[in-house]
Amino acid sequence: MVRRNLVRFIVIAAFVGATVALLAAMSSPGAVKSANQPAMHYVADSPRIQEARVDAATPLTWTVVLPFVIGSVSPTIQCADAVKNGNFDAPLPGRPWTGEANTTSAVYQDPLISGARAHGGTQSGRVGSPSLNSYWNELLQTVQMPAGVVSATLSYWRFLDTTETSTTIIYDRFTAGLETAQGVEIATPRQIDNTSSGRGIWVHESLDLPYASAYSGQQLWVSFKGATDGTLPSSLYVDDVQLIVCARP
Ligand SMILES: [Ca+2]
Ligand SMILES: [Ca+2]
Repeated sequence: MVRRNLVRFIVIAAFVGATVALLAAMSSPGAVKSANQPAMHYVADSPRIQEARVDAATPLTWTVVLPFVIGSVSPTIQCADAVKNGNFDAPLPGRPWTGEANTTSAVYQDPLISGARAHGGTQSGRVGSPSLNSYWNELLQTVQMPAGVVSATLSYWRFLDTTETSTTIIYDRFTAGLETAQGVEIATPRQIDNTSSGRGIWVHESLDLPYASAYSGQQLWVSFKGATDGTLPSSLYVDDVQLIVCARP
């Protein structure tokens, strides 16, 4: 019985010793070495124990080889809508949308928000005019791009309302685009005119910003423009405007 207990004690002691050695190796990265202790190394491999003796005069050494996973955790990309009041349904004045037109020298706040049509809610934005000819106007909003931008996509619903009858000759035209705070176009604008398909219905469109990362931390303009000729006015209503910006925090 005493002999059996002694053997059991030796086995348990050996197991505990090996466990302590493994935990010590895992808690201190790199090699652990002393004159009388085995050298331990982390390598990308399965765990195993190697024994090495160069010659009879060299003390027996042990190398405990542990698995080591090399990698990094990428920050999660987060996406958010940078446009405020994109549904135009906030009570007037419809800030932060602003407008410009060739009928006034002032930048004004809400004349381009209309209750005549809506994709959702009760209001939408409107460029062009249901009554004015030789008219130019622009509906725009300044948006702040976050740091670490990965992509940016402008999306919106538009409703083309034109009294022009030609479907082959362009008389009244509209654009949806993205510009710098200095008014420089940074994406090829989506163009809509009196010849476009989808008259009198809500149509969803989108526009990707090329080289979006270059605009990290900058202010941009979301812009809708309208220009009509001398007769037969046209309007473009826009609603549910979003600029979905994805960025690494
Ligand atoms: Ca709306
Ligand atoms: Ca016209």
